Amino acid sequence: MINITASDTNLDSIWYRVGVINEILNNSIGEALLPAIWSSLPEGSFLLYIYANDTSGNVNNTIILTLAKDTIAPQITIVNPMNLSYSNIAPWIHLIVNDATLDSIWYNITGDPTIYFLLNDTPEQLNNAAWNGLPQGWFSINFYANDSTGKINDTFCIQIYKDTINPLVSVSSLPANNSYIYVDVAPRINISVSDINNNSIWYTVTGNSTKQFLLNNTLSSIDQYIWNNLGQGMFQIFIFANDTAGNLNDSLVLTFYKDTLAPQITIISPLTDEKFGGTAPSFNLSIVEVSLNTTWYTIDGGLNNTIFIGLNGNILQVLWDEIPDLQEITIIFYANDSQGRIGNASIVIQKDLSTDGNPTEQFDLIGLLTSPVGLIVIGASIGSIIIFSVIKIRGRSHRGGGKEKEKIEEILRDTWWKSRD
Ligand SMILES: [Ca+2]
Ligand SMILES: [Ca+2]
Ligand SMILES: [Ca+2]
Repeated sequence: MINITASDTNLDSIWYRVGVINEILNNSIGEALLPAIWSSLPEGSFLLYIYANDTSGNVNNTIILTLAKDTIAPQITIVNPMNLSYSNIAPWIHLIVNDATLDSIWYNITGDPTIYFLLNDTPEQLNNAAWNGLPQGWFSINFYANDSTGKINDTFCIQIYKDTINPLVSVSSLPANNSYIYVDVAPRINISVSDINNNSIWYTVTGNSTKQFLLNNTLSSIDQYIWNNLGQGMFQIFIFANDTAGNLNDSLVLTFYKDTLAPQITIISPLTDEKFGGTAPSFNLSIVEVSLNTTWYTIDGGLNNTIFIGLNGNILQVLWDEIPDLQEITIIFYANDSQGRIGNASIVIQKDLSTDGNPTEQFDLIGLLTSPVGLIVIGASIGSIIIFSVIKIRGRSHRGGGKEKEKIEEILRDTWWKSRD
């Protein structure tokens, strides 16, 4: 409706123009915008030019009105959230609303009269108090937008599932958690997951982050490739279960010990063909074994087996002493595990007393001389030397009688026999 009042003593005409169309008006009498103009206008603003002139040709063109054609309710585009989606947090809401005379945008939750206003094209999370008040399960958000002409769009309603509860996970495995696996077969696990929106179940294994998916409540073997590549010893299986709302349960970790091999022994010392003198050699080993039981060695092909503890030690001196000089010796180290599997490693060394560089040690002369037998022999030897010297001196200085010679020979005999006793 257009109603223009113009005052002039010589008023001629009043008219308006939209685009290129001009329309004459009667002074102070309302008139609807020409239907031809109205229908040709797009939604949105347009300019209405007002004119009035007088008979002298003076034109007043100072009034220009900015008006808007608005025949439809606001158009709503929901960027977020997705209809029929699952959420474990207050969902983000993002609306884009188009309207020539947009007024307000708001939403509410079905069953709750509280309304929450939104800014156009500006994401924000669902009102936190509203979210917290919702039970688990489906709920509906109603979106609204109105314009300044009073038209309202109330046609959008989306449904979202609130799920803030982690999947429940339980396990049965073969063998039992924390046990040793002695047989070279990948262990089997059975994971049961309980969640109203259960999505996926998977596991990873120590040293391999590849996700391995599992069927719910189904006995499954650990991936054979992963199993084959696991070293001896402890490994862990990390269980994961999520739901469609994004809740993740990663609390379950299984621990096993792979023990499928005999002990693996590496001899660090002695070295191959290393020479040793009178002192028995020491040794240093590394042993890879999950369930080490006993360790022992032999240097005589198994006649004597000597148990040792730890990775270092000395060959028993008494055994070493029995080895002749310049002899090649094979030391064989053994280890067994709790399953009775025996591993061994051997090394050839040589006994060579000349490597000692100290002859007294070679023959242990001092030891011999200080032994009881040695002392008697020495005593007898010294006695003989003294007696023979006396005989020699006496015999030379004066020709002794036969009695004296007999006496000396008697002493000498006694000493000899004593030394043999
Ligand atoms: Ca509108
Ligand atoms: Ca859940
Ligand atoms: Ca083993």
